[in-house]
Amino acid sequence: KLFNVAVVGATGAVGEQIIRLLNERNFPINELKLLSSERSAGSVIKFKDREITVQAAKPESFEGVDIALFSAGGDVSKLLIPEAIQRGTVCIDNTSAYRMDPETPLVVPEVNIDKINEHKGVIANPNCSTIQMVAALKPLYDRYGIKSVIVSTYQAVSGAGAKAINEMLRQSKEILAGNEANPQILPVSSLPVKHQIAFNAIPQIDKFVDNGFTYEEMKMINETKKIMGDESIEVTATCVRIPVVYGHSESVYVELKSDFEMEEVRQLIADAPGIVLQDNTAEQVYPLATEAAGKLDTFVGRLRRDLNNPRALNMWIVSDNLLKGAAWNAVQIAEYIAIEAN
Ligand code: 11C
Repeated sequence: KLFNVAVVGATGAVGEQIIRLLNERNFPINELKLLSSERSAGSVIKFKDREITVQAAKPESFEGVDIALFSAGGDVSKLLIPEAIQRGTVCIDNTSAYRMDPETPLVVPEVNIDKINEHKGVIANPNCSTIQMVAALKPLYDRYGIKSVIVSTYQAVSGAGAKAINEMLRQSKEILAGNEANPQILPVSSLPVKHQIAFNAIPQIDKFVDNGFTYEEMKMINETKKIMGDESIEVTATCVRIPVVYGHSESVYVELKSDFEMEEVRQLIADAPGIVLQDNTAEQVYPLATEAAGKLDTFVGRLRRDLNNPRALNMWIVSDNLLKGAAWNAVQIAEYIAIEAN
């Protein structure tokens, strides 16, 4: 069966990657609709031998659409996903709009693909920093159980969109030329205070919640429990923006529920789907954002038993935030839907 597919947010950083992956993976497409805001409509995007004009997304755009991939912001998802569902479209949503809705499965295929069939028209794609962490933790969870997770992130500017990439590059040039950074976008474009990102580390991603954590940190905490299907996992997170363009890195301390052998841990991670073990300190081999950029996998290394707690491990997890963290996870879900339907 061939599918009528829509990409909502087709001109954005994630939308662009979704279109590229649909093409490269030869997704079984009959018609591809590229949708965007009114502002970005009109541009023409090449897809295989077709030239597709981007149209402004409207409720009627979803007539006859089988699968729609949304990455145009939470407000667009909230407005248009109910319209699309009404028209029989299965929606895969990259925003946070539906993630914590109890009716909506939150899916990382390597972790909980079994939840996919429970959808009521929308399947949510988790936050990028959560996806790569749960993908790496899953084999450990299955074998030993997980008591707690302490994560600190080192997140790329592309997570905040194309404007944030430009901001980081512009500031770097300005500073090297002896000028002021003049920050305008980060940490949060809608907040009045801005900080320099070039040559810096900003411990704020998204706005603050009234408990002292940021929304990004709360996403890591809440989404991890939902995806793993285990509310008892204690998670705490500190999310930091660093001047890297593509690829989120994470330092993760995980306390397991039972004893483990390091050799077995290495083997479990090496054998896990979508995970590549890069762990050879003698040769200085460990995951690097520069090498993970452009790849679909999640890379894990710096594996070591904790010195104070013999049931705890320290590790370093890196993945391309626009690919496994967003576009690839969404296209993987679409591929599962297509396989089920065929
Ligand atoms: C960032 N993780 O790096 C964010 C971007 O909920 O999908 C993705 C936000 C989300 O800024």
